[in-house]
Amino acid sequence: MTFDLTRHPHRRYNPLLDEWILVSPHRTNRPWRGGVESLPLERRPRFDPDCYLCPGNTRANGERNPNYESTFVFINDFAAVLPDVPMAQAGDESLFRARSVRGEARVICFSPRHDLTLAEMSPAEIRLVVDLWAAQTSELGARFSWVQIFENRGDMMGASNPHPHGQIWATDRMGAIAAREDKQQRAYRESNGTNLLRDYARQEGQIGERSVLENASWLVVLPYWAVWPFETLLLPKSPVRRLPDLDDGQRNDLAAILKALLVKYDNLFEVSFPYSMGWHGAPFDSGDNRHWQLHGHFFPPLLRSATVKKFMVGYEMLAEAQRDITPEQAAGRLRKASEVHFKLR
Ligand code: H2U
Ligand code: ZN
Repeated sequence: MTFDLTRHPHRRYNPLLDEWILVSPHRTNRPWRGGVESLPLERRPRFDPDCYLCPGNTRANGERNPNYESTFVFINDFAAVLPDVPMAQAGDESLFRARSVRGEARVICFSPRHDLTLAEMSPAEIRLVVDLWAAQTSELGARFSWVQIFENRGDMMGASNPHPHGQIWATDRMGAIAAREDKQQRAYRESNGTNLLRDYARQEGQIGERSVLENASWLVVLPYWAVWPFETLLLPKSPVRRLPDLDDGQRNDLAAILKALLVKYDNLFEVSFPYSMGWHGAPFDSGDNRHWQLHGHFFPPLLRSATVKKFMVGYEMLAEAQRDITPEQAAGRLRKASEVHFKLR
């Protein structure tokens, strides 16, 4: 019997996180009698008087949002991290270690329109979000070493409000996942003399079977080691350390490829596709960051329909992450999905 990645259970290595995942391609057709998530309500007004993110409305802390016309940023009224925390650490040699964290949490509104999502915004409007992500990264990077931009989209991902928005948490230390990516990219550069994600993008571009979209500056792939069924990685084609380093052309190309990817996602199950996404770029420390390459991660939970998601449970919690549909099959489905939004058809 010859080993076949499309039929036989196997493990794949994630070089960014130094971990393995289990792939069970033979299991895709098992019957489903489990939970069905309810479909999110799709009809929303352009302006919701009860939305704390809509222009002119009052937020929980009593502040009133301006009548913004494109994007809007404010400090999270229920911030998970705070700037004024005494510097301290305790129990360094023990089983009970703790250390203080300083940071700042912001909320960013992508549009004044309550009824839109990034997928339904124009590339020109998405470009303004790219510029905002870049400007916020520079501003917060001057004060904090790690700037984490992210978006939780949809009820399924715990978003508290459908108004198009994301968050930024900047901290004086890298999060554990970011730190692992830093370590792995550094080790790869030390042993190969080249950049891990640039080498990966070049090879995926040549192989093609996991590529989803490509333009002059960007490549979107479904990573070889993807855990979530339709997870994707956005990779610049030239060396870029951080979002603010993107030039005008790269920003326009990013807006265009984000639009195309998000429309494909929505078209997959004809639903406003839930996901968590975020950016990873070089930390703002004084070290040599040549091992870093900017990249975006999309982690969508849906597996087989608009209502059936992948659960990260038993084996995943106790041994390692597992997937059924192969990354190559999932990439093929995303490639085939239309770039015209289903709501416009
Ligand atoms: P999520 O939908 O991803 O949870 O983001 C919304 C954020 O908005 C959330 O972190 C904040 C919450 O703390 N928020 C405010 O800052 N002000 C408000 O009036 C309500 C919610
Ligand atoms: Zn709103």
